[in-house]
Amino acid sequence: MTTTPFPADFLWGGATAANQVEGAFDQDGKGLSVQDVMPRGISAPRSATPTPDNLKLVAIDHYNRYAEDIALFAEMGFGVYRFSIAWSRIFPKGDETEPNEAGLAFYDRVLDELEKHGIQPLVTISHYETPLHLAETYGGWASRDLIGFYERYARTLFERYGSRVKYWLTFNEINSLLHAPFMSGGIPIPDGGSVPDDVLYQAMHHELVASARATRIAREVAPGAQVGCMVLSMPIYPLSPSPADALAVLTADHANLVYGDVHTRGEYPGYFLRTLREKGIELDITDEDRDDLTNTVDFVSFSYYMSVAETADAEKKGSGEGNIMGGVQNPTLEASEWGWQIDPVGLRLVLNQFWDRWRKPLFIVENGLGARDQLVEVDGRKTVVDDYRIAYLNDHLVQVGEAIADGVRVLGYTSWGCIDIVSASTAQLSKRYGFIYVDRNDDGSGSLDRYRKKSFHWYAEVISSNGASLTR
Ligand code: BGP
Repeated sequence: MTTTPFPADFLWGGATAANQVEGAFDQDGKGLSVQDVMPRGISAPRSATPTPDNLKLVAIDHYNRYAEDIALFAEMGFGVYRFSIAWSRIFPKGDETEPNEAGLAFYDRVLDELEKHGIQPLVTISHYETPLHLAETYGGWASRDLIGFYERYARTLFERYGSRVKYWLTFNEINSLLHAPFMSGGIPIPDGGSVPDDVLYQAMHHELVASARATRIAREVAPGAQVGCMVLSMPIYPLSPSPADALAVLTADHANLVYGDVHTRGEYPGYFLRTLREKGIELDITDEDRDDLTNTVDFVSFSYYMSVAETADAEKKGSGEGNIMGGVQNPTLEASEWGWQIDPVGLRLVLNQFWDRWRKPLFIVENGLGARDQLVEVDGRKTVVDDYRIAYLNDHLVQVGEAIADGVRVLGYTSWGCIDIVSASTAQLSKRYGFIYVDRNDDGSGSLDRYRKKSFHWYAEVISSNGASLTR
């Protein structure tokens, strides 16, 4: 008999975000979000208004095709589907007092469809989609006012959907705020300059308070809800065995782990207070904020794509930076075409690290390989022979199994971009993650038709066998 380390109630599924799939950027009263003016992704300058070259305006038209897409997820056997609610569909500008009913009704329909197929929703409240008006009028999360706007938005969601949604995530990759202030926090970046540290850290504090308040509100209005934080995880290895490099790793780790520490312990850790002191930053933290922060999360969720190395050597630091989160390339690992270093064992390491550190159930809510796919015909059907994606996912899932065998409590796994979507960092469609190919190209051409890739059938088998079909 084939055995599997995955528990019987393990939740298998996939994940997307509204701005990367829905399109319909101005349909049914939706307001603009920061993504509607980011035609080239994170690092390129924003546009003044939405421009036709912004693929997210149409994305994969999931807003109008959600039923077909969810039926395909059901065909793979999904037990859970992670999606985000577009804040600007519910509160088009962000600072209104009454929500947009047409926006709320859309997610009712999505939930109806999921229920029909027996798929559990996992909802991200804010996934890089701050309403543009809040960015332009208030300076995004740099303003304390956003706590109140987010609170109203979160309360609206818990009241409307609380009886139908068990798992909630407050902010997608909350630890990316300091690295991608506009996308992650709606904080305008001055032309040719950067946002000062004191502004960034204050914004981080506002998000942490908002996240904790949402957790408190969920407990009041939606008993049974489980609220989690969501962080970008990235194991960091010392480039050499020198103590100086090990210390550089500790410092880099702290900069990432502080978010999970606050969400699980309810207060700022000493190493973070030290960072603030050394930077000469005094945060505006009220007694009410401190009290709010004690509303700790039920579980911790995270994305995992890659690991990086770190060094204290300034000269080596300069060459071949890993990604927006910092770090240097690890000479022992291969990378994807976009330079993300592939490291399945790293996933086992972070699962163990997070479990040992936080003792909260973990949910892997993003993992996958961005790759260029080629649509071909096999036995008269259009498909993609994506053995590279199958290998990536297989090897990572084997490591999830290892971590479970280590004793780590893992609630589930939602692979990223379970259907092809627009990339967050580069705004491309050619960086594909899906089990389902969507016929749309970087120049906006394409029929938007959906095709099952080889990995579609592979994942269906993994799910139906509860991981027993993985190749070890
Ligand atoms: C995470 C984001 C996602 C997603 C993913 C893959 O950082 O939470 O929104 O897109 O990374 O990144 P990309 O789309 O840039 O390949």
